[in-house]
Formats: sequence, C-alpha cells, structure tokens
Amino acid sequence: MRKLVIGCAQLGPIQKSEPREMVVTRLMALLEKAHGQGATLVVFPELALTTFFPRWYMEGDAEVDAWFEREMPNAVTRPLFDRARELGVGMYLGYAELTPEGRRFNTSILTNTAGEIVLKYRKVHLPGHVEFDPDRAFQHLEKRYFEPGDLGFPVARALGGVMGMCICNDRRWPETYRVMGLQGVEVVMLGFNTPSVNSQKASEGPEARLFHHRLSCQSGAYQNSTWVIAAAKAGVEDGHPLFAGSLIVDPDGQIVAESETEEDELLVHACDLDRCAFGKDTIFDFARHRRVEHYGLITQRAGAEAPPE
Ligand code: CDV
Repeated sequence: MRKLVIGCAQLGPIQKSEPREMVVTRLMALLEKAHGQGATLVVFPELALTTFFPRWYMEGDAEVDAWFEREMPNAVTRPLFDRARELGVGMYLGYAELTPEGRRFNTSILTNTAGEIVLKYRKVHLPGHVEFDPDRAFQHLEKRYFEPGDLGFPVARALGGVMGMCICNDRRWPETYRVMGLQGVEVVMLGFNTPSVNSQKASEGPEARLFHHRLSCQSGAYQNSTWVIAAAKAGVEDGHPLFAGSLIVDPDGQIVAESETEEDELLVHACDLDRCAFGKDTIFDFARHRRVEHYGLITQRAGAEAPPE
C-alpha cells in the first residue's frame, strides 16, 4: 500500500471586496486542519486567492492586472508557503498568473513537502467569451482575461506518486485525463468555480450541474484508473451562486468523500496509490488495447463535422 493522505480544501465564497490577506488566513486554517488530520497534500480551488473575477467586465489593463499575481509565492502568499513547508504539507493552489512578458494565464502550481514548486499547469480549456454579452444572465469572461495554457498536461513524480493537474472546465474533457493517463497519472488534482445555473440555459439548475460535474470526475477517474481530487469555490459571491460538490474519487470512479456545505470545508481521505494499478495494468492496459490508428480525428479536428446530407 502506498498511502497518500490528501485534503480537499473547499472554499466558501470570496466577495469582491475581500482582500487576499484575509483569504490566505482562511487557506492557512484549512492547511492546519488538514495537517491535524494527517494530510501531506492539500488541494485548494481554482483562482483561490480572489473572488471569481472573470464574471466582471473590465477594460483597462490596470484594473484587470489587479487580480493577477506577478510571482508565486509573493508577499501575501509567503506565510502560506512557509507554513506548508514547516508542516511538511504539499499544496495545489490555483491563481491568476501575470508573466514578466505580460501574458495572463489561469494557473495552478503543486508544491512538495519541502515547499518547492514541482509542477505548474496553465488552464487549457477556457470557457466563456471575450466581449460583454448582454444576452447572458451573467458574464463569464475567461476568454477575455486569459490565454489558453501553453504547458500541455504535464505530470510529475512527487509526494510518492505520479501527480497531474487541471483546472475547472478541463475536467469536462476526456482528453484532459487521457493525456495524463498516458503518462501514468495516479492523482489528478483540480480546482473549480462553477456557477449553480447555466448563464445561457436558465432551466439548467444546480442538480443538473452537479450531475455533470460528478459524471466528468468519476468517468475521468475510472477510465484512467486514477484518483481525482476536485476542490470547489462555493457559495454566493456578490449575488452570484457557485455550487459546491468538492469530491474525492477513487480509481474505480467511486466518490469516497463529498462536501456537505457551501462554506470553507475540508475533506480528508487516505488514498492508496497502489489502487491505480489494477485498472492501469488489467482493465484498460493501454499499451495492449488502445488503437491509435483510429484516433487521428482527435488531434486533426477541433469542431464536430457531420457527413454531408
Ligand atoms: N471556471 C470554469 O471553468 N467554469 C466552468 C463553467 C463556466 C461551465 C465549468 O466548467 O465549471
């Protein structure tokens, strides 16, 4: 048995006016709690330091850049990184990254128990739109504020396993998990901010959205025989509800822990990474059963094209 005790640290809402220092205090409380329950890895949500700012339409660079981090760790997050290192706890942390060249990404990093950044990921599948859309119930401007990630879906050996990351909307795409599955991933960590209602389909409420969220995480876990740890930012941010549904999913696709509130909440589970072996070696055994000669369209074509009538 290769046991990795993982904390899935859900955050309740962060209001637009809440300073990062206050959020870091909340993250540190969750970190301490996770450590107290034996965790050596804590997974925090997407854009964990601020409100989900892509719902707000902004034009000026200065206004936009105020939501971004120019380095990580920085003055505000240093206490979190220091405490995680002291406790010997690794972290997945999502934040908005502004590079020295002025590029903007929706990013996550993974630290090891020594506090070193061992993996970086930049969100590939960016939902939403670029311009203000008056027909939507609310805005989702990720395509305005971020470039698509340019790092692919890397994995790293860390914390005793093969670790991979993605961010929010990425979890709905089978390609996300499969590219990491082909690198032997054993833990896929992800953070998310998902509105409780669909901005373009009012009839799609929280139950339907939770169903699709669970379905995506559970199928990704099962089909690649990997643990999936999904940490929500939840609750009502300045009048905009986000659902919760933080999950820990085992390599059989079963949910072993799920959040019960829309507040700061911690799930902890002792994940046996050796449980990934049966699915990888026996059920799916990619090397023996995959037929890549038939998968060309996956990389040749982005959009679906039905045959001519
Ligand atoms: N932050 C996200 O990527 N949210 C999307 C919403 C907009 C559908 C998600 O897939 O949850």
